[in-house]
Amino acid sequence: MNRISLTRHLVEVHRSKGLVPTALQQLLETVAQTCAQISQAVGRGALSDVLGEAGSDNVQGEHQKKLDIIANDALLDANVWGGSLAAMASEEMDHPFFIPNHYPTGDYLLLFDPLDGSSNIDVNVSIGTIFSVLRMPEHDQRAATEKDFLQCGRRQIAAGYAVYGPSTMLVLSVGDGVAAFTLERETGTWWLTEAQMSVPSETREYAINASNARHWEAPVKRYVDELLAGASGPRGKDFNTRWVASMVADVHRILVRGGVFMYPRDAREPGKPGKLRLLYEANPMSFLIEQAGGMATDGHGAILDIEPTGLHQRVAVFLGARTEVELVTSYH
Ligand code: AHM
Ligand code: MG
Repeated sequence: MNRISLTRHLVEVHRSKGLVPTALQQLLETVAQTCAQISQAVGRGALSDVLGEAGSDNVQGEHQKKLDIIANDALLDANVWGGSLAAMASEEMDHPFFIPNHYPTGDYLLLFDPLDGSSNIDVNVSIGTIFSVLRMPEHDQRAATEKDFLQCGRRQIAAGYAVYGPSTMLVLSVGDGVAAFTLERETGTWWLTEAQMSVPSETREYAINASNARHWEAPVKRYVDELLAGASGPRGKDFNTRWVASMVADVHRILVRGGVFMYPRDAREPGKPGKLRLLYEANPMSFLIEQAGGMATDGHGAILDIEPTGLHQRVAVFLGARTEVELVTSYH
């Protein structure tokens, strides 16, 4: 079989669309390579010392797992020297990491959630890495600041995730649709296995953590009640639920067979508009979903149009099948 590697895919997309200049290609390949390494650590599980708590908290007060830190450090180490980046920001670091003076800098900013689905690490359920690439605003790369990261998601140059499941996959968009690659573990090669993922506009499957139902706002309650009413309710059909509690796995399922994913804001912590982070989770996933023909909103407008005000800002997320996201958004 004449397989297409990630490298060949990026080269060919650049040749036909001009979307992947060499510096971006190098950056994306380095991220992919690091994800292959993280996948190996994840796969060894208890055979290596990678499971369990790290004994520290991140900036959002969440307990860090060993793998959160291992994955974060692996991404920093791999991307610091290449010369494509001015800085990196991560869900696990209070402040951005600026490229030190002894390495060259470049035009791009890399953002990541190094290990998404942390609660699933120790129970051997799919987890992943989410990443987003922005262009540095036009000023001295050596003078990069936290503010440079506060760009709306529409301006992402590329976004993607790796999902560490029964197989390891990389799902990537450089603004020309969404392609999926499967890792050949023996050789460390990413092979293109789906050239164009797309989200069907209709679905019978939804994902939400229903244990929070009593805290939801009225529009979300109304929407989910109508789904639960099934064939005899206003929707006139039965719906099925899936909730992995790893956003990567839930979004991957939607990109493969459709569905709608929701993590609404709720009354548990009134100061926080949702659980998921705009820059590390919502923006890259919304970019992929829109590129695959789906829709992503915070209940009011497109997530990709939100002008960020803080690096670790949170946001409500409704994404996936267009018909469903339009409906739940209209209820707001
Ligand atoms: P994490 O980045 O700390 O792992 O948190 C994000 C995760 C998402 O992957 C997932 O959708 C959500 O948190 C699950 O939350 P809950 O435990 O409330 O179901
Ligand atoms: Mg996460």
